[in-house]
Amino acid sequence: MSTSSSHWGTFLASTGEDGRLRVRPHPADPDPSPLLDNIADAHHHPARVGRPAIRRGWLERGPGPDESRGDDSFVEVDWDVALDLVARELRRVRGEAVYGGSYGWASAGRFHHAQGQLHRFLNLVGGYTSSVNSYSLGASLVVLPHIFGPRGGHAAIREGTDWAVIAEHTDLLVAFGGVRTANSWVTPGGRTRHTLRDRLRAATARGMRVASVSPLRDDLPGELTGDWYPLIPGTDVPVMLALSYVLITEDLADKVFLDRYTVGADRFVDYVLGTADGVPKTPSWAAALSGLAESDLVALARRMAAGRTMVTVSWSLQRTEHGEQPLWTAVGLAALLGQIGLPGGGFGHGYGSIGDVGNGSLPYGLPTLPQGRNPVDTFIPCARVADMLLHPGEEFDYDGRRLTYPDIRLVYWAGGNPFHHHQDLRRLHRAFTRPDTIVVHEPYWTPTARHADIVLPVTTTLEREDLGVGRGDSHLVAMRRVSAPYREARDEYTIFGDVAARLGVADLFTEGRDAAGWLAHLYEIWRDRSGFDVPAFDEFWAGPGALELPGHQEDRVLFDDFRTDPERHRLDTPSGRIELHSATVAGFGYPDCPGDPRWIVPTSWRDRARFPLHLIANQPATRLHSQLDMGGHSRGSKVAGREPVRLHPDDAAARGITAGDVVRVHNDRGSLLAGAVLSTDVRPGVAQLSTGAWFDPSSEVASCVHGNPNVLTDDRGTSRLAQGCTGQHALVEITRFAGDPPPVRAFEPPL
Ligand SMILES: Nc1nc2c(c(=O)[nH]1)N[C@H]1C(S)=C(S)[C@@H](COP(=O)(O)OP(=O)(O)OC[C@H]3O[C@@H](n4cnc5c(=O)[nH]c(N)nc54)[C@H](O)[C@@H]3O)O[C@H]1N2
Ligand SMILES: Nc1nc2c(c(=O)[nH]1)N[C@H]1C(S)=C(S)[C@@H](COP(=O)(O)OP(=O)(O)OC[C@H]3O[C@@H](n4cnc5c(=O)[nH]c(N)nc54)[C@H](O)[C@@H]3O)O[C@H]1N2
Ligand SMILES: [Mo]
Repeated sequence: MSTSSSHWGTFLASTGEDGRLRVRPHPADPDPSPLLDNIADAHHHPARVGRPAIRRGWLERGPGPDESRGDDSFVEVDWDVALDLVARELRRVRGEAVYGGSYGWASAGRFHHAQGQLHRFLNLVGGYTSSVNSYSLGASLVVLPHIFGPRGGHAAIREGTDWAVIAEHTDLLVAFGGVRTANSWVTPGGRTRHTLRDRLRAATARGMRVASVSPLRDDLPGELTGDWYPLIPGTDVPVMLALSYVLITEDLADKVFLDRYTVGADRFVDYVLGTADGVPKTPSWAAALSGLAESDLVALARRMAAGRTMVTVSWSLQRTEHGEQPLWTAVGLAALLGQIGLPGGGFGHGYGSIGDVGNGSLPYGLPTLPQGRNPVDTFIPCARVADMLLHPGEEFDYDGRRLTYPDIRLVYWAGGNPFHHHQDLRRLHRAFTRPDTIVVHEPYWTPTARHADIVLPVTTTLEREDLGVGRGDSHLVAMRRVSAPYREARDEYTIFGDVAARLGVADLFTEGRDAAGWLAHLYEIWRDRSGFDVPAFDEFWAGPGALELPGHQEDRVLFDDFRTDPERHRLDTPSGRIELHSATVAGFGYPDCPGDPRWIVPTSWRDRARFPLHLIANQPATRLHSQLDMGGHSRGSKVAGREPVRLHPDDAAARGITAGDVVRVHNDRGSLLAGAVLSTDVRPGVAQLSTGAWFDPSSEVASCVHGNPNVLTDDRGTSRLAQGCTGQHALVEITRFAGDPPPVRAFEPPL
């Protein structure tokens, strides 16, 4: 068995004599992820791309906008033919007209990371229009630096108080969005030890209680004890304001903290009391909006003031329209409690959203492939990709700047699946008709590969060697090659090296090293900088496969230094304090993101009469995004061969739906087929359908017959401030699907 690594954990793998891949968890992992069960089936699945392929219409008619992208057949060609075409296109189209944002998770591995390779390569051949921020944290990455300063904002996202500290000190965890343990299986870059559930058990045993404010009951996992506050999705801001109202009016707010550590608290208090707008944000006002009981809100606020309380907001809350506001309001609420900077108290972000939040840190960086410099400074916030392709030359707002969409002629994607991740996929399909040329590197025939003109088959991590480690990880993994490349698949490094040779920059790209040489090089640089006594590369590589990393810490308390000495450890905001009012943001003049926390009714609510069910499109518990959707663990969750949609039995009964039915989920943007699951874990009026089912369009039956929720979501930014992804929510109606549902063909390669 050889060690390898994935974003969902370290594992051991081997190929048996029957040629079948066997995978088992790494023995150092006390709580391995069930997502590992997807790997074996996907390894040589027929959906793998076996040879370079060119879209027939592009081959026959040449580069140019084309309506047939996504429906066309492909012609397999030799590598040399494909690489010559890529090089020809990159000679023809250069610089800003190349979109290389290439958002996506790709695979674990510090060297062969697809985006890292792509960006390093494009930087050498004229640069590219890039993308900033992420679908994960589109609003957070922009608004938190205004609230806590750039460094403080980064700390709030990446250096939150550790779970070990929470387990020891927190009395009450008020978790907006719950604590979804299935999400913590995943850490970007991987993780060898999953310890979260142990920490949760320890916290519960010591007496910590949780208030899980979420539309789903099971966002409060079995390891925790507490109460479920089943709010209407998107109404967290009213709930937080009402909790603040109780703290203020019952004299439970910490005025000393507000004076010493914040600016704008007076304005926040005025807004909560309604002095400014005539609307006091009372518990009864919030109860009407959120569906929670007024008395529960009052009681919860009093409990919050009675002990050590952490207010945490999951990442999902900001992946919605006006997603900046729940963050800002939660900071206001936590500031009223006055516990920011105390062990186990204050504000948190992303507990349960992902494996590396609160699960320890390392005092040094990770091995990193140098990217060079992009000579082009044009960029978009990543979730504005369809706007960019559809509206070249148009202006848009972003964080106080007025930017212009470039005219993209060539799109280069490696390591992402926009036909999984982007909103309003029918609109994205139109956007993808516009460029001259689309190049996609993929191990699999994803819907994005089908929308490309040139598809290059790449290896998976099992077919190459790499260094595996995630943020705050406990081990560095020697990722070994477990099997030969699938058919003609090649590493990204080899592909870009060969194109670089055609463009005359091979030496700059490779620096004279082969892939093995790079691993040793990156490792040795990292080892030098680590400041610890770690073995030399050869010893590491010859060793057992997972090196325990020295210096791992789990005692971090967010903003403790600022609390101890707010002058010496000023935040890097304009005021040096927490900005409950930001004059900077106010100065931008955005009605959809003013300079203070605000409740702003979502635009989509105007359709509530026609589309009465609130769809939660959250992360899938059975896979990472769309990756390995054909794997056993993911397939095991499907209902009638489609992605499951959970709804409350009362909502199902009112629509004549029974468990296991194929249902049609629809709104004005599109429709999909899914398999019905009935559960009282879902708040009435809410439906839950996770992302990641491979997009399978059918012109007759539905925009997607497999259940990808992004045919229903709106392609709208969070606000003019952050322009983040808002894919978490959509309003829909659900009906029973009468008739013969068409087969799911998402995993059949194109002709
Ligand atoms: N409605 C809705 N939509 C959402 C979200 C939501 O909450 N709701 N969440 C959003 C979030 S937070 C995110 S992060 C995105 C995720 O969106 P993505 O990151 O795009 O999703 P993945 O399925 O991980 O896509 C990664 C792709 O890379 C490919 N790949 C793997 N290894 C390699 C490699 O070595 N080389 C190459 N070239 N390719 C490789 C995989 O086969 C896969 O197709 O989705 C977003 N979309
Ligand atoms: N297994 C698995 N884990 C993953 C991923 C994956 O694909 N699979 N993806 C990873 C990535 S890239 C990211 S960015 C993170 C994302 O982390 P999150 O964004 O936190 O994850 P989600 O699962 O989208 O949402 C978490 C919960 O928020 C709740 N929620 C939704 N809307 C609201 C609301 O309006 N109010 C309240 N109070 N609660 C709401 C939902 O019930 C949902 O279960 O997950 C990571 N972890
Ligand atoms: Mo994400």
